[in-house]
Amino acid sequence: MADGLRVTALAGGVGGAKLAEGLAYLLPPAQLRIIVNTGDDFEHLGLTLCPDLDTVMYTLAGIASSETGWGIEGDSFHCLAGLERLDGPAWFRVGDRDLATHLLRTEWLRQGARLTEVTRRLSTTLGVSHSLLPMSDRPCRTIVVTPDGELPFQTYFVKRKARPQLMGVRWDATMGIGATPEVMAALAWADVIILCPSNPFVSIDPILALHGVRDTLKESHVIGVSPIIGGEAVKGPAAKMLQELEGEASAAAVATHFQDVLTGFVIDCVDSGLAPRIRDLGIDVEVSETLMPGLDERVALAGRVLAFGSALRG
Ligand code: FO1
Repeated sequence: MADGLRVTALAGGVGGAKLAEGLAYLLPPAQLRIIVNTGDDFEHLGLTLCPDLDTVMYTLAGIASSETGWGIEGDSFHCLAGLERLDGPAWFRVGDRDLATHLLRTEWLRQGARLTEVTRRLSTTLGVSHSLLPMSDRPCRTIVVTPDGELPFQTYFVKRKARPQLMGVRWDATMGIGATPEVMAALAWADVIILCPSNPFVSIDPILALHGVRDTLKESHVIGVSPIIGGEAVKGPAAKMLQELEGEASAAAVATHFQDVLTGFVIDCVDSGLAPRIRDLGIDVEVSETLMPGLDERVALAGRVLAFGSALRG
């Protein structure tokens, strides 16, 4: 498929996972690497949770919840009910089978394994044959700046339902923290790098903020897919965040946000009127259906993105 094109995708949560599934359907493991945001990882009840990694892993394994996009389809919540009964922190809804992932990951990390290795073991066991790469092996947590002060990402996103005004985002890590060697190798290896339709500020930016990543992308063919359709996010608060930080919630605002790295940008048919504005930024534009409720749409969009990437690579 795609003439041996080597593709590395950068993905965050549910939207990114959907396109990653379409790419994984079309490309064999030898042609695809998926780098996943770990800025939304956090410690919860003594466990290390990696929500975006798990969302992408469960989606590729075919076991993600069809209702939420995160967590496991048909999971039970007995542990959560027990926590509620004990007045424990039940605001983050961890299912019983999902809990097994967090228990094993935490145990393997405690034994000294790298998150990259832990992810490889978990995803392989779940039947995922494509390479899922956490952006970093070291914590690099997203912190959200609000009028109420700085909030850890999941406190802002889930506990506070992304209601506080977003004033900025930063990463709680030692200055100059790097991506893993596997991530840097996947970026250097790729003919085309794809920014999946994930939240620009809290899913893609954490990856770009890692030392060396943005500079590598500037030298590569990078195709973005808009997470905004007709001024609205398909899921989550990306439109509200764009409005608060950039003053405009649109596909053009996303393209502007990433203009220093983008070669091409895929926007939805309803946004075709924005194409000239994005081309004026020096970015090629492809107009396509971009909603991905099911596998057919995910594969169709992945095919369009790969064809666009092949053409831009020349
Ligand atoms: N998102 C929610 O809005 N509420 C939850 O209770 C919740 C639980 C949860 C458990 C496991 C998991 O892997 C993801 C979960 N998410 C939940 C999604 C997650 O917080 C965010 O969507 C991502 O971190 C942002 O991409």
